[in-house]
Amino acid sequence: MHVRNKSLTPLCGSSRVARLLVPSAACTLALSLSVWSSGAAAQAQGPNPPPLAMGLIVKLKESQTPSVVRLRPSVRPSDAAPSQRARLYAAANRKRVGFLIQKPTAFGAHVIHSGQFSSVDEAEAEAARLRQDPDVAWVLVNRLEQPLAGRVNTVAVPQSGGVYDDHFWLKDRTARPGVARFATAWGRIGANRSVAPVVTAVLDSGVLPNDDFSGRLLPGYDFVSEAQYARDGNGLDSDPTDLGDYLTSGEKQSNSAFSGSSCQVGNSSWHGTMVTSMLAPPAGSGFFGPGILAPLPGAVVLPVRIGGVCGAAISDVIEGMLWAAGIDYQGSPPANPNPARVINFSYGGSGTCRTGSATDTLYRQTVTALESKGALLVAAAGNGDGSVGVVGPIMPANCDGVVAVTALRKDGTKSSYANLIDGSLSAGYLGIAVAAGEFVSGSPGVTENLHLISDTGASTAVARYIRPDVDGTSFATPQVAGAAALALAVNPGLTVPALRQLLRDSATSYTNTYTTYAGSAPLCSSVNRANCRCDTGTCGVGVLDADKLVELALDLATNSPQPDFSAPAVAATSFVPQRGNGSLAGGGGGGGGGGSLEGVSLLGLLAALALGLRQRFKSGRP
Ligand SMILES: [Ca+2]
Ligand SMILES: [Ca+2]
Repeated sequence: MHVRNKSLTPLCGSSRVARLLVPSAACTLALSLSVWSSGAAAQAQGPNPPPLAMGLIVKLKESQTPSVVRLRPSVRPSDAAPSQRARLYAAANRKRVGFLIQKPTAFGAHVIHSGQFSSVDEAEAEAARLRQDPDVAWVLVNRLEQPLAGRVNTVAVPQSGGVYDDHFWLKDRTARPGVARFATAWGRIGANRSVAPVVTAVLDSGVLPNDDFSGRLLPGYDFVSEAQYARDGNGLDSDPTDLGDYLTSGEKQSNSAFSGSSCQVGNSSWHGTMVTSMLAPPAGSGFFGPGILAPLPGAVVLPVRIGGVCGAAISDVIEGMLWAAGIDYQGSPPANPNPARVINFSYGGSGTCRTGSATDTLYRQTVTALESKGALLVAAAGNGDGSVGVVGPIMPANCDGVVAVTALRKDGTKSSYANLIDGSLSAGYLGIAVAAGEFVSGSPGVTENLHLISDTGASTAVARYIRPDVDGTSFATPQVAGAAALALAVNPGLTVPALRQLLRDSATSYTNTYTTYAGSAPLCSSVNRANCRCDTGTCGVGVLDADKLVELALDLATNSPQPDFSAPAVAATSFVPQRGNGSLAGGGGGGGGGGSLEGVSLLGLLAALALGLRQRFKSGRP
């Protein structure tokens, strides 16, 4: 089975299998296909393969002092592309860093690589040399981190079967204190006027066509930048269809991009399709039943493909996030006409946002950029060390401004595989939890797991819809993203800070949850990390309550008009990068490629100032 390393891998799994199988690639539908097809026993654990990298992300120092007029949201470097290339080659030559491919990326930086995966250690050695060059501002390794796949137990059902009755996670809390009360929230929305269109982006392995997604997907994009791991024969393109993230043993031996790497052989995960199936299906969906966003009419999910064979490179992830929110950047494809207000990211990697490294600064700046557009990033807390959850969450879920989501059993105790959310993180940090499956010993998948849409194809899709039993923080995450989208639908003016506060205020405290059942599990701690009882020190602020969230959002809409983030002219020009005071300056200056008129930059600056004033007014800050 498989496992590949990727930089950011889908967090669909649960613990045990996770490590073993998953490092990378996707999660494990594959697994299920071959291993679990008849409810077989869990896989044994194995060591994690070393993480992979696809080159470096390099930012050169600014060669000119950018003028106010030149400031642009896309954060292009202050000198022209040919000059940037020449400087990059010179610096790399001075520091003996070879590369074959160079492309501009967000924040005025460049991706350089040889076209082959390397170990992170090898890439770090090159990065260390390049950082010593006087013309280099910062360098980070373009990782494909280990995946945290979960278990999948494939159960094929006919398309006419209908599985809504299985969707305990959409229903009320009777005997299920870990669920989010989506059906109740739908009733509340139905009784309250119109809803605004809200776009939720799913950054994932892509999506497969499906009857249950008909009319519900917006035109997305494919950010998997290199053909050797994209499966569609090219780099960026406008078709986010999932072509599979499988890797055969023959390919691994014969293809120099994979041979010698720790990328694991395995089947396609169809991870993005599973995540999408939790959100997109409309109320009248015959096969699957309604998804979380069922009360919202029209197209609601923006598929953004960032993960291919071996995972998702950080550079592709950052670009996909910015594009999803409607933010232009150096080298960006045509602007996304349907900016997302919520971004679901059920992938994750190793590392922390709290080390001051270039990598975490890049994520933090991305989160800041998203917030300036009113876009909330929701990310999976991770699936542990291969047996049980670890004290987490992992990056980017551990970055300030991101909502980290961990997984519960439906009885409200923590799922064994799910990472803890460290209560000692900064005061403003927000984690939350919700039921997302657990393979209970002796009855795998029967009552505890989620049943989602996938495909039986081990490599390419064969369009046979199946209903695998799955678990993983990958599937807790879209519940929080979907709930946030419902809140925005009834109150589209909510800023990201306001939305985060509502998530915090509406969450059900663990104390209240546990009055409903006589749990014998120990309290979660750094020692008790498997199935345990949560508190705010270990699993975030509480259990997601979608109905309470919508109620509070409606109250706020009634009581205080909010700024309107939907105005694209303002939002599209509102991001001016912060100039970091450390190794990772935001880039800054405008000019550069793209042929934009500088006059537009001034308008953008004015718009940004106006937006900032409005946001400050709204939040009550001076
Ligand atoms: Ca492509
Ligand atoms: Ca494509």
